[in-house]
Amino acid sequence: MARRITVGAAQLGAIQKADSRKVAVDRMLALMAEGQRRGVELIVFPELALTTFFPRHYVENLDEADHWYEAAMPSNETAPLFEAARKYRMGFHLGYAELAHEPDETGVVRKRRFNTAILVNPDGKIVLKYRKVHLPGHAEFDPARKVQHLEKRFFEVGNLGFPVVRSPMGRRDEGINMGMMICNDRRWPEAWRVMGLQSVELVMLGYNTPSINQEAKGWEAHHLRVFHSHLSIQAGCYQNACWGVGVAKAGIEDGAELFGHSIIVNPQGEIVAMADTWEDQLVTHDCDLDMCTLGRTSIFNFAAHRRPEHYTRITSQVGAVEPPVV
Ligand code: ING
Repeated sequence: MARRITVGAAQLGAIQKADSRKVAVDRMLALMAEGQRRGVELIVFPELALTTFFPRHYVENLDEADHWYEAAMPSNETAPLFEAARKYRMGFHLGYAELAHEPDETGVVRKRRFNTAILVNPDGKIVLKYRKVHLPGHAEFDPARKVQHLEKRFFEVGNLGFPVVRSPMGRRDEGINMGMMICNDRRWPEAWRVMGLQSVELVMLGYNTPSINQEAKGWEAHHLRVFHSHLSIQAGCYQNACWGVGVAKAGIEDGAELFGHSIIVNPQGEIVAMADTWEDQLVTHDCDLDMCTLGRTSIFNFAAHRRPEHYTRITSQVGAVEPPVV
């Protein structure tokens, strides 16, 4: 009997700077209700799904930006999502900006800000949390940019690694091996492989990705933005024999355009479902988790084929070095 689960990629259209949390939560509740009608057992929402992509808006004093973050999860505004999970027996992934008061690496308890994702089970319990590791963009205002991308200002590097857990979901009482990453993480094969080495079967990721290159470092054909996003997720799934669900927040937010084209990808790297709008849209697929077995026991049988003794540069080196001239 195939181990199947029906997954929903719940793409969101634009959330404007002036929109309240309630606007976003109500739209997500509508997608959960649609998911219920279509047999969805696990629904995946985008990165920073509760607010506009606020790292495009520079602030001098970060304390002035606290209103963009969630100091509690669930909060009054987000509690309806957890109630809907219990009502529909539907797990959900949610990306949001997290405000935490916890010790840093020196042991000092302080206010900390992360670009965070959680996985909530059908009982409304948070079973996994992830904090974005690969923060793109910059920390200071960049006058050369058409649009700022200040993730290095608004967030700390995530400190939870890339955890994978096995947890019951939908019809899968025996559990599914699930992991998460966020947006830019998808471009880094290391993130995928760390979860592949934990036997991940389903990777969930949300993204808020500008549809045009904002760095004044050279021209990039616009169609390549979607191509690179799909390529990264397809490669990650194929090379780690897992399912991937990449979900956009899309549309034009206060004049800044983000692309949609959310996808569900199988362990062969094939796109099996794709959004065809840049608005709120639910795409679903009945995922056969046993599709992970072929890759995992043959071409990507890590125990049989990997040679970590030759990979030391990957963890010992940060930037590239110049090769010897011969
Ligand atoms: N956004 C973009 C992403 O990685 C980006 C930033 C776009 C980096 C295109 C490089 C190229 O999809 C976020 N939020 O990470």
